[in-house]
Amino acid sequence: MAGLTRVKPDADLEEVVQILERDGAVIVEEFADETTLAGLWADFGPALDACAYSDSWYDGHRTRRVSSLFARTTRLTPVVTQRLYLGAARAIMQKPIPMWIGRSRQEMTPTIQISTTQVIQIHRGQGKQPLHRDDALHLRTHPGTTSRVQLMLALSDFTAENGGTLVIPGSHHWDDERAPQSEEAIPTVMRAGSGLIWLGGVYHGGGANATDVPRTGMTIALDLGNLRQEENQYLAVPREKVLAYPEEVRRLLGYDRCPPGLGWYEMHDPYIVLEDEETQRAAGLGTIAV
Ligand SMILES: O=C(O)CCC(=O)C(=O)O
Ligand SMILES: [Fe+2]
Repeated sequence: MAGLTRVKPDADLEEVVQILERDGAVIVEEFADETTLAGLWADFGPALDACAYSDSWYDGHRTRRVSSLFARTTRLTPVVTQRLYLGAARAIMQKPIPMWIGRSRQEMTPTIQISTTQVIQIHRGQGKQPLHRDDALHLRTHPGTTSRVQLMLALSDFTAENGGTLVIPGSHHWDDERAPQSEEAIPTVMRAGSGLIWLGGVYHGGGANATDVPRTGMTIALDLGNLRQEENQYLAVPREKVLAYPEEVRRLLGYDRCPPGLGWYEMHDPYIVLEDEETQRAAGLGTIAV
């Protein structure tokens, strides 16, 4: 394969879903506009500069990682709700599951949720990260239902020389016996503002940076709502920061109930904790002394 398939933001969603199902990855050019990009640099730049290199071989001794992104910026709505990213994640993961409840045949459609957020800055001298599947976190077998659809938004240009994410197209179709070989991986080459979308079952990893300019990307993963979040968003994002986002994003942050009934609080949709006091009282909350 010469390179990953590239589309523009006005691409047909159905077509993007087909590319993802076939290759496991796609590049969306001009994913984020310049204002969003500049805003994200303003909000994450100081934290990146103050951040030490990671101290694990896997995360990279010449790599800086900043997390808790929804607590650090209020500018992620157009990124996480981008039509092709959120649309593909919903189309691929929110498939109805049939079940019997007594004599009633029902279908339950899972929610999806933000599972991890990180800015990843790869500096000169960083070698290749081991190729891996991020859905390995879900302790699952392959191939199978997609449990993660991930985004890497380029905050700086990604090249083959500066650590552009290495991807093995089609590897989400493999079983758990086949090992990834580095010759099979191709680098993600894209301009700042473009986004790589890939499925959790695809082998990938950060590339090596042999240049003097750091490679900076921001990743967000959307996972099935019946799984545990990789990064604990309830701890990472204080309530007032959650409230800075619109309802759709708040629900994606985990304030949602996954059918048939995961995640309830006081027998309510957990979104209730974000409502005003009067609404909470009317729903019978506020009776536990804290
Ligand atoms: O930085 C990258 O390009 C990918 C990083 C990655 O895959 C990871 O840390 O899980
Ligand atoms: Fe990864």
